[in-house]
Amino acid sequence: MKLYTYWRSSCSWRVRIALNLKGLDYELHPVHLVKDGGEQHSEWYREINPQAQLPTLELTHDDLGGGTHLTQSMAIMMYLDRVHPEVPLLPTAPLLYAKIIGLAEIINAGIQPLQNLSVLQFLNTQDPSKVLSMSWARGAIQRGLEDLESLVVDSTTQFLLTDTPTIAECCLIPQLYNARRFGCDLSKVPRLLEVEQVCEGLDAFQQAHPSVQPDAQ
Ligand SMILES: N[C@@H](CCC(=O)N[C@@H](CS)C(=O)NCC(=O)O)C(=O)O
Repeated sequence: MKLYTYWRSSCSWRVRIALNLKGLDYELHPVHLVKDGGEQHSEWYREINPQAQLPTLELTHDDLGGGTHLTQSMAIMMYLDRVHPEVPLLPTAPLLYAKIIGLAEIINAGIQPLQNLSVLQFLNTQDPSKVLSMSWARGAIQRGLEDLESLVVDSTTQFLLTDTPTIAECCLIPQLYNARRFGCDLSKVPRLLEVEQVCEGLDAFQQAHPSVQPDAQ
């Protein structure tokens, strides 16, 4: 498998964690999101991902899909969970399954799209000082993380709602990194920080961190 990725792309980072947790071999193909206007907009990349976003997972002939390109980090993680179920990233109990997807979607649908690079680049055309884009992103992340905290604050499990990591933690850890980049007040989300500490102790999370990626700057 080949993962088109950028060291600091939170959605690529989610998939790196999922691949590592499952112990799967993959090759990284870095795509620079910023240099020369962004390599994601190049013709060759749009051919494999018309949305011009990361990540894309290329399935080689060793995998069930053979030569297919998968996009959307949630879809990729759910695909991996179906074809490599030995280390599950989603619970089987229907209620818990829905709750975990709900947590992940708070980040995937409710936070990340509001602070994505293209949104911030647009805001920077309106206010080149970047004050507007920074406060917009900070507000969106802060609100979303506090909503997430309220759903797990009473949970006593090791991870958000489970005792093994799920796609919710795959989404959470990169989003907390972005929260710090944008200056959010994380004292309001102590339960999320507790779970982050547990994740940080795991090799799968450490190996997925932006700072150890080959294209890290
Ligand atoms: N829902 C998509 C979002 C993908 C996305 O927004 N990726 C960002 C990086 S985390 C990106 O490629 N941004 C490039 C841009 O905005 O030009 C997913 O989860 O894969």
